[in-house]
Amino acid sequence: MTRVVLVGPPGAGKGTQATALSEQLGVPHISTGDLFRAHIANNTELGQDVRRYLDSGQLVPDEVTNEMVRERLEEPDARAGFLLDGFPRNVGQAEVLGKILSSTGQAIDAVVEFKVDEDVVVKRLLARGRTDDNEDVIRRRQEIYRSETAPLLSYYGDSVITVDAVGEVGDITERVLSALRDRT
Ligand code: B4P
Repeated sequence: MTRVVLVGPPGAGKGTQATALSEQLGVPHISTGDLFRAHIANNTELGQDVRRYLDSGQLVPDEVTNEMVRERLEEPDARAGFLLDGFPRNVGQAEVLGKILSSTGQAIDAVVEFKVDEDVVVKRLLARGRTDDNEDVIRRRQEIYRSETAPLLSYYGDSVITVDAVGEVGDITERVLSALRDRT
């Protein structure tokens, strides 16, 4: 199981888990949020373009995001597998991902859903304090998760594995690895 998508509300710990899972599974961690933040930090044209979306908690337009992911998936280290963290975030992006993969005979092996209450994630994010971690922006990100991202769970249907994302970081990693093992 090496082509895996991580889905969960903002602050569910997708990035945290992806770092550990990437080491355990030996595949790259591809985070659209991290890619955007790197562009912003390097002040690239794309970074200047997307900063306002991140700061306000809106999704970056699909055409920008999809192209960035397409280029990243074409890099050699992603050929044998990957962990996608934060992409796709809506059904349109999922359809594009399906086409990118099928053009080279690949497909998603599993979608891991991180299940966590909204109150818990608000506390985590306020404690983290990134520039987009203030209460208004967090609330907007949660609304967008419910309306745009959660429908992915029906879209991916039987491929979805739901994991309880509350608890110690290491315990959650073990839950994901064991759920992926059970699927193979
Ligand atoms: P992301 O970077 O994807 O951020 P996120 O959903 O807020 O965080 P994540 O779930 O990864 O939580 P993390 O591990 O960091 O997105 C940011 C923005 O980028 C979006 O709002 C959007 O503008 C843009 N974007 C990204 N992808 C896009 C796409 N596909 N299309 C369009 N726009 C896109 O954990 C959060 C905190 O919790 C950390 O402080 C961590 O230490 C803590 N934590 C983690 N696990 C814990 C645990 N078990 N217990 C206690 N604390 C824990």
